[in-house]
Amino acid sequence: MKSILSEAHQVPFAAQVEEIVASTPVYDIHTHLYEPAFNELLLWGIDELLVYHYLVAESFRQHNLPYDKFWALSKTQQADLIWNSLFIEHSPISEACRGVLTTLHAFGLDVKKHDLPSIRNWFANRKLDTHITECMQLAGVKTICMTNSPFDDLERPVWERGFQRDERFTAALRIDPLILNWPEVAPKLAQWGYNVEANPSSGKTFSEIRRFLADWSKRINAQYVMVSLPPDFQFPANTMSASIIEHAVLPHCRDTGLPFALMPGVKRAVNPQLKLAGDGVGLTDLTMLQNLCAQFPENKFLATVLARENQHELCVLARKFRNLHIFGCWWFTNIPSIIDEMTRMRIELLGTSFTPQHSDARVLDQIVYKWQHSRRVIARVLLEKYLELGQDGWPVSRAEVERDVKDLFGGAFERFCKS
Ligand code: RAT
Ligand code: ZN
Repeated sequence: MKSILSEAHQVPFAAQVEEIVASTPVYDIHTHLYEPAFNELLLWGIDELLVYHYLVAESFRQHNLPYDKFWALSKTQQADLIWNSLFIEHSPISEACRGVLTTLHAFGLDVKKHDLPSIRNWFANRKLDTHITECMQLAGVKTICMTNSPFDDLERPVWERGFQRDERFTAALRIDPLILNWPEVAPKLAQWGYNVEANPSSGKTFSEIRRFLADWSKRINAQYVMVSLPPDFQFPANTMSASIIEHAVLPHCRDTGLPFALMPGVKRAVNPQLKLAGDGVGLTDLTMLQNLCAQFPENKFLATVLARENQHELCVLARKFRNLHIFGCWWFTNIPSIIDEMTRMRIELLGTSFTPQHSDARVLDQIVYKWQHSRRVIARVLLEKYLELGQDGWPVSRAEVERDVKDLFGGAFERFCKS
């Protein structure tokens, strides 16, 4: 491909794009991290990095320990086993393995020594607050959005007691059980003082669910309401799930202006023996998302989809509905080859009106590698697109690159949420 930009021009421009993408602060809009008031719910450190469920799943492919024996080990023993089977006995070239090394390397640790005890020692001397600051600096993350579930028995009491919020963290109201498991949730809501029926015979139950959502959105200052869904989820449908969405969640979101985030495509517990690591992926019929966007133009929808094969259709849907904002390369798609493909496709179909990535970090330290790896891919794709514009006689200025990257790293998302 012949460029109208001279070699001399291209090199500094490429360096500029890389530098801007590497240094623009990002709003990490979906994580499983917690602010410090949640104490031990905020995971960090080497053992947590090693027992990350992505690595647990990979480790079972390399060691022969039976499931129950693995789960009976202490966290340190599990971490030792994972370190040996995935890092020492084989090269750690999977994305989740490489991520641990990127993170340790960024902290200045000598990973080449393969010395787990001295790495543990380094972490043992860290103070949490400096560690949070340093992880956020290394990742270039300005704000972390948590995933907050009123149905989590460890998390709920912290919110109920109340605490001084940490301004680096925002909250998102996660409601999977409410939408997917009404028979189990109804007695809980009743116990918490909401006048709901197991088999709703009037609108009363839905208005009480709305009251529950309003109370929790206010309590946690939710930025959006969120659910993950199985691939076969349908809307509209003659199901309690669809009724709760239509008669409680969407009216609540309209009242408050909050987006409703959908994450379809996860098959929970494909292998229950792997516990948290046992979920799989399936192709979603995105007609349900199309129906939601079309039937509820006053609602705002955020979406990320798990199956690679759904990504093109999702982009096309976003072109059709301005009340849909797509985000992130979720979970099994958060690997460099697919991030590259998805980011390219999204830019080609949507320009900069989407959010290319979220970290989904469960361990604080992971934001370092998740963002460093993604930034590299995003920079490469953007540079290629800008060079093509240059060839068409539309050279892009530094200020324009900065504007675009700000949009991609949270600006477009925040505008969508406020719209
Ligand atoms: O990516 C993950 O860590 C998954 O376990 C899920 O938490 C997923 O991201 C989700 O939000 O359901
Ligand atoms: Zn997640």
